[in-house]
Amino acid sequence: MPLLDVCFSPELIHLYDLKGRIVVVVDILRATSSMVTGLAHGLEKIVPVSNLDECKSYSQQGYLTAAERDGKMALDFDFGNSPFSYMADLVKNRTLAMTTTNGTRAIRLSAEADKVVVGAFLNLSSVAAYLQEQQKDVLIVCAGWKGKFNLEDTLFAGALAHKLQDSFESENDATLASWHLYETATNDLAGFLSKASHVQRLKNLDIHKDITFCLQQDVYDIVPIMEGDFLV
Ligand code: 3SL
Repeated sequence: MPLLDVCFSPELIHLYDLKGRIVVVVDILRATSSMVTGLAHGLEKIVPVSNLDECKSYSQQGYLTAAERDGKMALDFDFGNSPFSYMADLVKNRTLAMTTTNGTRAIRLSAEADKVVVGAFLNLSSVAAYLQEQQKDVLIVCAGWKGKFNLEDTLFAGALAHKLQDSFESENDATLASWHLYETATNDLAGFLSKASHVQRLKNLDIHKDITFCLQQDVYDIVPIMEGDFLV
């Protein structure tokens, strides 16, 4: 059976051999939820980049640009990081360059994997079905917050471990911890996360509806995959 493991922070990624594995990057609040939403609403592709200047430079090629730092939209970009921005007709058939505090960095750091896919609660079952088809070792990389552990990405890891329980070997401490956390939280994810640090941070910025949206399961049936520099 293939193995399932969880990396709780991009700062720990050097401890894992990514070659031969599929990495699922998750940043529930909100980068990977926004990416899934944008691609499901007609964005053609996304180039995840690490810094603001590089992201801005893509506007010269006619790309849309999105930038978030510390939960806020950075100045002089087309979008911040709300999934609702990507439901507009404006995004259809366009390419987006995107940089966020943690999510795009986690994607970049995963580049050595055989494949990098993007997961969120919004496409949970589709990601699980894709991984079941592939039958390769999987590492879930939680974007966390500035190198630290977070609850919401770990809950996603636990939810995915539940979906894959019959087809993946998952007896490692990180996956077991994620699994048990998800079991505790599953009946009321929003309530469980109410004291989570990033939920508090977003609430202080008056971003409530994004949190509710990002915690919904299986709204979309796409599985974004990195092809070269692009998420498609
Ligand atoms: O850190 C990130 O990548 C973002 O998702 C954070 S935020 O939800 O946009 O604040």
